[in-house]
Order: sequence, then structure tokens, then C-alpha cells
Amino acid sequence: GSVFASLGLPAPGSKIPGVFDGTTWTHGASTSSTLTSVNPATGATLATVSSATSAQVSSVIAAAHSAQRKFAMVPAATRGAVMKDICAAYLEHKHALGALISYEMGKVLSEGKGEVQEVIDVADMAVGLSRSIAGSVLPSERQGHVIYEIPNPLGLVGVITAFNFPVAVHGWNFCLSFVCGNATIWKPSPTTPLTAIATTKLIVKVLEKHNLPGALASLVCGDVETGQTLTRDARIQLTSFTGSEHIGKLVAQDVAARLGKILLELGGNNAAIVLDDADLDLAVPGVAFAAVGTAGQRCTTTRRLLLQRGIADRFLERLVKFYTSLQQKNLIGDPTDSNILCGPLHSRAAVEKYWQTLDTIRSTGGKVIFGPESQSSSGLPSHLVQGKGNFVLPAITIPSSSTDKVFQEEVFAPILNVALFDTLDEAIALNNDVRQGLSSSLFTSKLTNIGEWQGALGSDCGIVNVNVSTSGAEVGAGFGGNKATGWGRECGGDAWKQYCRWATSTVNYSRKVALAQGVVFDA
Ligand code: UN1
Repeated sequence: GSVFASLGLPAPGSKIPGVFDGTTWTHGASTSSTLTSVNPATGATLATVSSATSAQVSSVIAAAHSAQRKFAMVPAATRGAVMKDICAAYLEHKHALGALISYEMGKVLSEGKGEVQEVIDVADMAVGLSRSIAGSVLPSERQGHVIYEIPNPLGLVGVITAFNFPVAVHGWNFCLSFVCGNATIWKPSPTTPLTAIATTKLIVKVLEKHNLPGALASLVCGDVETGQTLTRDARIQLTSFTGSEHIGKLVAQDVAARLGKILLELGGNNAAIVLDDADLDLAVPGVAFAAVGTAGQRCTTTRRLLLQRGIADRFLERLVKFYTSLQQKNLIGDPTDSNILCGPLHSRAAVEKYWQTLDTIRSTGGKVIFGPESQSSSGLPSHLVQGKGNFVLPAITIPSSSTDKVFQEEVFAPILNVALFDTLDEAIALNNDVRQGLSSSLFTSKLTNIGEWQGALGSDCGIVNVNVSTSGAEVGAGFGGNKATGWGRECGGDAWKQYCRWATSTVNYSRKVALAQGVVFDA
């Protein structure tokens, strides 16, 4: 109740308007389908929100378009000053927004707050960026000429986000996009509309204080039809999509059909490699956090654990000990209880997928070395079994072989699959032998191994860590994955450049005509 009130939301269970065109909050049309926000730890309905219709999306785009035309003329440093206040608003609401994430998504409180901190960090970075959105000046081969590369605002950015980081992924895009002079239209996951509504309200309040149109941070809650209307609209210059490979392909096709620009953050299938020379005091907690944290629902979660033969038994013994204490000390449960380390899965469907995956591993000759014996003996305390939450026990398995099919797919649940290897080359081959290419970790104490891992024939992922887990990246560097993960980069590094419309401008400041490449064209 108090969390809702402090974020300007009506009481839990209400029907809430989920379309914001910059001036008014509206419900979907009477024909719209309804989104239900459910607390995954209790099954309680937090809110219902109706989907934006195609017509509504279209008018939101029109409002964002006219707002952006004016905003594009606001100096970048002024946009930065507004972002500074948006950053302060995130900070002021860090606890409440973190708690709302915990209620609606199901991640534990410290991770909910950590997610808001991630947005605060990127907002902070965007404030600085607003003073240095730098183009370049290049020497021309022609006398009396000079070449500029000029970053202009891009226009409209459509941001479609997933349930697992319901605030951060929008923030990564919105903060950079905003200081670059764009309007952002957000289509959040259909299962986390409430967090998106609260976040939008908080941003819009700051925009209003600065007499800027709220349409710079528009919101269209909805499902497939809402998203498709956005991705197919040629007025959207950049579509940023975070979600599954399957939906990512459909979005990519829609955007390609109109030759639009796209930024994809799709599935990960991340491996941690532990070599015989690794420091287990780093490796065991690193793997445990990345495999169990967020109940295995980060795209950076460690799903594959590759162990060098000499260390395998010792490593697994210590890892199983960690999982056992998680279970025995009752650290799985209500995510809003600050002692809990592992909350529920986000959906019933994910719970079913978890059971199916364990069944498949067992029936194809694999072993579950830590995990439930069966659905009726789930290894969970009775209060969780009797409740309506989507709880599961984190599991460690050894599939029948290192080439087992289970190693190819991303299952969004806390299941860690183990394989053994003999040489680093073999481990790198296994690491790279999947479609996805998001994150990877090598645990070693030898410099030569690190060089091989980072280099030309090393890990083919976008994130190539050493003695640091696959999840939990900071915002300062580029974040994203290669191959079927979609090749996108967000947050730091050069990511901001994607939110600009670049103009290459050759200027002749002499009084003579000169053509490049020595071409002569004189009648
Ligand atoms: C995601 O799971 O979609 O590196 C993003 C991490 C976080 C972001 C994860 N900073 O785990």
C-alpha cells in the first residue's frame, strides 16, 4: 500500500490506465485485451491494465513526434540538466521502485534496489554525456576543405523491454536517447506494466517541472498487437528490443521490412569455465551468484558450468554446500523479505519449463546432483509448497554428455548444467558452440590463459570476464551479445552513438572546385 502510494499508484488490485501520450493517461479501448499484473510470490493481483490498441499507439507516436521536433532544438546541456533531475527522482524513489520491482517481477529486494541503482548510474553517465556528445573533424584530401561528422538527434526511439529488468533496460535506452535529443516510446513487458507506469510517472513529473512535453517519455502498455504496431511504424527511427530470440526474430523482420534501425538484446546461454589453477574463493561465490541470483532469470545468468577435470570434484562439493545452505537456512522465499536470496520464478509457465527440463535431463541419462527429487518432493519448505507462489529449488545437473541438447537452449530458471573438460582449448570450443553469445567467465590465475580467452580465438561472447561472474555488469562499458543474442550494445562505450542521426559534412572553404580521388569534370 505505502509503496504504491509513494509512487503515485492507486491501491493494489485497481484497474490502471496504461497509455500515456504526453498529456493524458488513458485506458485501452473497450475492445482491448487486459494485462494482469500478478505478484509471483503470492499469486495476488497487483493491478489490471488494458492494452493500447493500434490506433492509440499511432496517436502516441504522433504526439511523440511533435514533442521531439521541439526538443531537438533544446541545447544538449539543457537536456542534461533535466536528466540530472530525472536521476535525482530515481534516487529519491529508489527504495519504493525497488520494492515495486520486487512485488511485480519477483526478484529479491536488494536486487530490485540494485536495478534502480543501475538506472541511477546510467542517468548519471548521461548527464556527463550531454556535455560531450562529440562528433569529429577530419582532414580532407582537398585543399581548403574540411570534413565533419555531426551527431544530430535521431528522432523517435521505440523501446520494448522484458519482464526481468522492468526498469533498468528502459533506463539504459531512455537516458542516453533523451540527452541525445529524442523522444522515447516504451512498450514494457505485458507482465510488468505497473513498474513501467510508476517509472513513467516519475519521469513525466520532472519533464513537467521543466515545461517539457510528457510525450518525450510516452508509454504504451500492451502485448503483441501493441508491440507490432510500434515496430512496423516507419516514424520510429530506432527500435530497441530486449527479450527472447523467438520474438526478437519477428521484431527484426518487421523492422527490416521497412529498413529501420534496430538494437537487439536477446537470449544468453552463458558459460563459466573453471580451470584447475583457479582460486575457488573467487570462483565458487561467482558461479553461485550468477546461477542462483534473480532465480536464474537474468539474460546474463550462468547456465553452463564447465569444469576442468582436476578441480571438478572439489568445486562441486563447495558449490553443492552453498546450494544446501540456501535450502537449509530457508533463503528461498518471499523476495521482499530482506534475508531472502532467491525469490520465485516470474510465471507459472517458467515453473513448468523448469520441471520439464529436469525431467528431460533425467530421462536422457543425466544426473541432478542438487535439486528436487520430484514434483511432489520439491525440496521446498511447506509454507512455499502450500502457497500460490512460483517457487522452485535451484538445481545443479550433470547431463549425459557435454554435447547434450540441454546445453543449447536458454531455460529461464535456476538450473545449472555441468560438463567436464581437459584443456582450455576444449573449454573455449564448448563455450562458443552455442547459437547465443552474450556473457562468459573464465576463472584462472594464469596470465597466458587470460590472453587466450580474451583474444582472437577466445570467447566469442560480447562479455568476456575473468574471475568475475557472467552476470552483474556495470553500466560504464558497452553491454550486449553477439551471434543469436543480436549484436546489440547498450549502456556505456559507444552505445550512445546509436541514438544519433549522423551527418557527414564536407565543407569547401576555398574558392576552388576540387573533386575527390583526383576526378576531373570540366567542360
Ligand atoms: C538482463 O538480464 O537483461 O549484467 C540484463 C547484468 C545486469 C543486466 C542484466 N547488469 O547482469
